[in-house]
Amino acid sequence: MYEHIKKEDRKLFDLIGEERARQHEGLELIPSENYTSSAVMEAMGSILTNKYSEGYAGKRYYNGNEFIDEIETLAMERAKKLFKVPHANVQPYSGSPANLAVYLATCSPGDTIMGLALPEGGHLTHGWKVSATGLFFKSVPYHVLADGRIDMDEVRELAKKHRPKLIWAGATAYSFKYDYPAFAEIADSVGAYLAVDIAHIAGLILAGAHPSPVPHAHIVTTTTHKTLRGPRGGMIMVTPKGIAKDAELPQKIDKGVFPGLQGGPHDHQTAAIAVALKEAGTPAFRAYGKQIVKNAKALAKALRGNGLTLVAGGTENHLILLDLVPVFGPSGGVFASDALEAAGMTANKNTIPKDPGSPFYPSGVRLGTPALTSRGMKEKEMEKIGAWISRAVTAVKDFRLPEGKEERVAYLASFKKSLAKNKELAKIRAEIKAFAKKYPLPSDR
Ligand code: DSN
Repeated sequence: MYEHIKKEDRKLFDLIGEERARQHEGLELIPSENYTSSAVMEAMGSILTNKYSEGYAGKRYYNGNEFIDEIETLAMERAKKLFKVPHANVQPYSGSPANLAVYLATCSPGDTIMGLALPEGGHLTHGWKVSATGLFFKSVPYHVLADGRIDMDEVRELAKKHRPKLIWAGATAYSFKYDYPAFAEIADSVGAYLAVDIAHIAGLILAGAHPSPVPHAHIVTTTTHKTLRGPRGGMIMVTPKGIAKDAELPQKIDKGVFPGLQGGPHDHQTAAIAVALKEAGTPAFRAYGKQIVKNAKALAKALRGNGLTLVAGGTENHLILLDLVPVFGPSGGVFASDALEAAGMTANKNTIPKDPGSPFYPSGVRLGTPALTSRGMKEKEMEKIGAWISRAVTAVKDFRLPEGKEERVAYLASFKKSLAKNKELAKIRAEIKAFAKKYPLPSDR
């Protein structure tokens, strides 16, 4: 494997080898990550990377795009058919540029927009203050209730008061289904565009494991590398409702992507998206998407059964948020996520709603089942993984983040050193290594 890299660049070859081993020997629990197929990777690594093709099929600024036009059209047609939309743009480099193009298509700088607050599960590009979307637009964030669900009454009140041009529904750390009809009713009542960012749940929607926002939204954006299991990339879709609101919306979206935001599309990425969409249209993918949710519910049950606390008690999708306040007090996310890594499980520290810690030292850890499910794991395996997670957290349960900034740095450095000497974490790591060997990645098959 990677014979040419081996010959050209030994250092890089070795590093890829190390990462390959990490992906095989550990358990990937980051809910936004997944393992693509060999076919997707071949398309990503193909000669299509050599081409420039600014513009769109039939209207390029460069010659030699006869086949690129067909490839891009293939990806677009597959997206349109699968998601049941009349227009798809497959050029965004990833999710953030896809979302920025939506602003270019629907808003002017300074316009008011609404999205779920980042610390409560929202995404940076839904108007959070440090993002360009919070700097160039007047952002009015909405929040979740004590039970973890989006406060639709607040969304309604804020929309009435601030009359936004654009309302986002979608999140990066939200474990419930969305009330798309309520979002649509609110957006329509103030004349706003409703854009739904399905980056995390696109694969679940195609599998029928989560409702589709297409009948309710004007615009739908997604990444292609999460539950959709494609290459890194993004897509923007305009729905029938979007076209009914503004017949020129598809052209505005296309212009927002190019020339508004990007130069030449990444044609190798477009081809890999086309492959992923073909795979996502199969019965096997539908079964995969349904299993992701079954696994998340089974993992949630196992975590609760092993004494851990979950935000909102569980999950309706692929994602679980561990509330670690009962274990560490505030800001325990860093202890738990580092302990999990030392034990061979990769997750990320994350804020929880009304977090008593801070975004850099949050009190939660975000877990997901898309990647585990791609390795063929089912409910039975989730029971084991829930027990390992609990054991790893318990192995560091006595650590407490100090108040002072400098004290924290020293304390965390000594905490990290202690991980290497922790016998329980080393034992779990060995158990996981032996276990993971039995579950090949899709690209191994
Ligand atoms: N980084 C993505 C996630 O992990 O959810 C969002 O952009």
